Amino acid sequence: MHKRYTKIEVIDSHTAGEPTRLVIDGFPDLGDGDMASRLKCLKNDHDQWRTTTILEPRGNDILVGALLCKPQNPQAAAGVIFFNNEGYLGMCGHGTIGLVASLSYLGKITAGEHLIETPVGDVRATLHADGSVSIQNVYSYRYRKSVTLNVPEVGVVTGDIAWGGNWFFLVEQSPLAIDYRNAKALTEVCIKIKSALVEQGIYGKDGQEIDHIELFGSYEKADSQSFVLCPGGAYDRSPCGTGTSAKLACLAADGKLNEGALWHQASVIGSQFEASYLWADGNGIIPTIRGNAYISGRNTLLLDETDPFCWGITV
Ligand code: PYC
Repeated sequence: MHKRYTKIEVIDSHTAGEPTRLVIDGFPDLGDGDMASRLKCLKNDHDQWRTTTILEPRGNDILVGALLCKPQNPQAAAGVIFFNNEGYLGMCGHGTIGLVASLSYLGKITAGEHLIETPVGDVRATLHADGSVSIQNVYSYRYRKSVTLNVPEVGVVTGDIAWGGNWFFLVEQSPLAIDYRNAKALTEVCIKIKSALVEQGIYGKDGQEIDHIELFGSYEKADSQSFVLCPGGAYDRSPCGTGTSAKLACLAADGKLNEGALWHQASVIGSQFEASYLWADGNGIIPTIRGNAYISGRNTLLLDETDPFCWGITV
């Protein structure tokens, strides 16, 4: 029998170990509004395109999706909408580095600075001659300092709440050593912290859910090592671009890192981002995050309407 397949074209990459699946063709038309309105359209009217791309059997919980969009601004290199196994992300640092590496692989951009439109604002990305990518992220700031939280089965945990393009709860003293071998236990601690935040009515600005939890520890090969839990329950293999931005906002607010000074943030697997910031106003900063992404595949996803899991395993 000759089957007809719907096709989605993707470029797979990883940034410091964290994968990004860039959709370059096959998704429905989302109109020509800004990225925030196109995200709404994808979420409300076409969410099954996210689930088929990201969920098993074609994807997995770790994967972050990025939909390549025609930008509104003719000066911009691309627009992008990020998504994962649970839903949508405002911004994604490792994903933007992966996007730029993928655009370079496709021959769509060369070394230099490029404007990227995201649902939470424009970011500037630089593709360097050595292939590394730096992104000047969105305005980042600390919202609340030293918030004390009673976490069942963990104890009292103190952390800052900061925005780096997503909302983070940043715990300077991790209750558990930041070690790859502890990944399962660290994940469980973060899930408990996340639930406690909701139960104790602690949110980001305007009542937004704090959906990323970041635990820190010391590390001899960098300024700090982190474990970052993403909204869908998977941990970030990279140091997390938006999480590193939130970290810089806290360091800046505490006077612990000067404007322009370099900060090396290691992930739980030891991969690193190099980061620095500029003051934006008396309160917030514009962070720059530099890292490397590598192309790992160029694939055509095939969707067979007779496949019971054509749109992903959603049970
Ligand atoms: O790098 O910003 C990031 C990120 C967010 C979720 C996973 N990675």
